[in-house]
Formats: sequence, structure tokens, C-alpha cells
Amino acid sequence: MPPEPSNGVAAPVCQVDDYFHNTPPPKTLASHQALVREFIQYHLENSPSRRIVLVTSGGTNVPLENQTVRFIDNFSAGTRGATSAEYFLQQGYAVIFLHRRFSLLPYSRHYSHSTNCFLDFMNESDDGRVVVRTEYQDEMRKVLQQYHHAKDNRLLLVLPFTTVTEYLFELRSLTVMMQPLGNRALFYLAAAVSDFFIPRDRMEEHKIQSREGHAGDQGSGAGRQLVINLDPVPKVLSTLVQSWAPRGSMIVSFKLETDPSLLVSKAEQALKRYHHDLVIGNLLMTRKWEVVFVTPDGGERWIRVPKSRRSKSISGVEELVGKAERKHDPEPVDLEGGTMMDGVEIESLIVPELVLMHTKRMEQQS
Ligand code: 9Z3
Repeated sequence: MPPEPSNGVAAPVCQVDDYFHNTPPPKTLASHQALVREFIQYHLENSPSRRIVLVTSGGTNVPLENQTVRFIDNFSAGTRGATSAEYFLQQGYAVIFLHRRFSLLPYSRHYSHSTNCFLDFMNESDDGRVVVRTEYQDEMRKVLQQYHHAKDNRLLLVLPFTTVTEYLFELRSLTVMMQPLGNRALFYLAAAVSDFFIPRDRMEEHKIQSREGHAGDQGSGAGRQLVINLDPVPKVLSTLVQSWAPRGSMIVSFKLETDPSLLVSKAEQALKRYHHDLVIGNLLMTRKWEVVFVTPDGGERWIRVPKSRRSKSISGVEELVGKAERKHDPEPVDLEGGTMMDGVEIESLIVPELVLMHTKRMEQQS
């Protein structure tokens, strides 16, 4: 498969078609389709004005073997997606949450994984019952109420994927199934999708052996190497915009960079290439404190958590905040957001802005 041209031209649609033609669909696809059909139908019948957002979240796994022992992965924990999903629900949206299996989930994210292990929030009472510790009661009640509201009103559909192939099939199918929603559909593509993979016809069936010779082996003994050739993952965004998504829907993708000097120009390039509505740019090291909205009209709008209200982040580098700015904004957006346990979550600033943009867009179309 030839690499994507670097001259701003999107990958040809036939490349995307070939990919889907030559790759077996995931086993879970049919059951997920049934759930999505039911979810969309329910909202079309019961609340016809309800907006539905598809949030993609987490990394994607690239298997090296068909019976997978080893794989390539990336850093994404799914914080952006899971947190944003909660704020979309707060704004009255129904959410289809397409996420990497075992990454963070809306609501349960507050009490999961090693940083927020749920056991630390509990105690044994004098009469031997398991109870939530007094100091966490208020916060947990709030989260629990929001979770129950979403569940009881069938506002949240959670669909897991693992591999990049599963992600692409699920994304295509979901997007097409959202067509009856027209401009009430919003796409919020926050998953960190791998750029490279091994296509099905070149993938080893069994575990790659370390001692026996195989196609990728270079010699034997101490200097042995495993050489893996990866193909570019087909860029489906252009096809999503042109043919899968509902007419008039709003499509937002994310752009991740590590080099501040590249972020805005790469976001602009993506908009030119895919012709969608908005790219939200973020740097790996500052993503919890600032993002930039890059729009087709040349707009570059920074959204930042005020310094005093930034959450602590072990991996983040605060000195890099502001370094990717290309057009200095005389009035930077400095919004008040929702406060969770430590500091303001930037998603509480991103999502209301997007909702305003979505509303404006819908009004312009009516
Ligand atoms: C993002 O940029 C997300 O904001 C993060 C969120 C993955 C950085 P976390 O899950 O991180 O909260 O830890 N997502 C999109 C990244 C991406 O792969 N974009 C593609 C690219 O940059 C374009 S679709 O080329």
C-alpha cells in the first residue's frame, strides 16, 4: 500500500475501500450494530430533537500476530474521551462512546485504574458493612447521580474495541447508522489512532518465534533482530466526511503533536485535506491544560485552564504552555469550568464551546 501523499491530497477513496474489502470484519460488529440501531431508534422516537455525539476514545492496538501475543500500542488512557463524554451528557446530548477496551469510562473513571483505585474510597464500618468514606460521600453521590441519570434515560451507549481494525470497522458502521440524525449528529474523534499496522494478508498466524527462523528474522544468536514492516493505516476521515456521515453533521477531529512549532500548521493541513469543521490541536505535554481550536476560516483559538486552577500532571510540562501559539490572541479564552477533585478539567471548557458551535451551525442550516 503506498504511503499517503504529503502534498495535502487525501488518501484515495479506493484505498479505503480496498482496506475494508481485504480485511475481515470484527466478530463483535453485528451485535454492536444491533445496539446502535436500537439506541438511535429510541432517541428518534422518544426525543426527536435530541442531539447525539459519537465520542471516540483511547488508543488502538496493532497486533503483530493473528493469534495475538504481541502488539504495538500507544499512550492514550482515554481521559479526553471519557471526560468529554460526561460534559456532553451534562449538555443534554446522548453519547455513543466508542472506546479502547479497558481505557477510562465516563463516571467510573473517577474510581478506576491505579491513580483512583476504588478501594481507597471505601472503609469497613463498625458493624462490618462496606461503606464509602465520609470525605468522599458528596463527590461520589454526585457522580453516582449523573451516572444513573445517563443510564436510566438511555443516554449513554458504551462500545469497546481493541485493535485499529476493529476501530475502523466500528467507526464506519456507526457513522453510517447515524445518518437519520442529520445535523443533530456530532463527531468528536478523540481516539489516538495508530498510523501504522500490519495488514491481514501479511500478518503471522502464530506467535512469532524468537529461536526459529521466520520471515522477519535477521541471522541468529546474540545479534538477532525482529524487523517488522508496517503499512500506513488508511486515512478514513476524508471518506467519513464525504460519504459516511450525515449531511449537515458537525465533524471534529483531534491533532496530537509533540513539537510546538508544528501543531497549528498540522491542524490546518488536516482541515484542508479532509474538509471537516474543526481540528482541536493539542501537545502531548500540555494536553490537560490547553488546546487550540483551528477552523477552516483561518481561526486559531486557544482554550486554557487558568494557571491557578490547573490539575497536577506528572507527565505534563507547564513551561510548554503557550509555546505552540502562532497568532497571539489578545483576549485568550479564559473560561470558568466545572471543578472536579483537583482543578478544572479542560474538557469542561472544550465541550460547551463545541455545543455553541454546533447550535450555531444547526441554526444556520434551518
Ligand atoms: C488526541 O489528540 C487526544 O486529545 C489525546 C488524549 C489522545 C491526546 P488521553 O487519552 O489523550 O486523554 O490520554 N487524539 C487524537 C490523536 C490522533 O491520533 N490524531 C491523529 C493525528 O494526530 C489525527 S486523527 O494525526
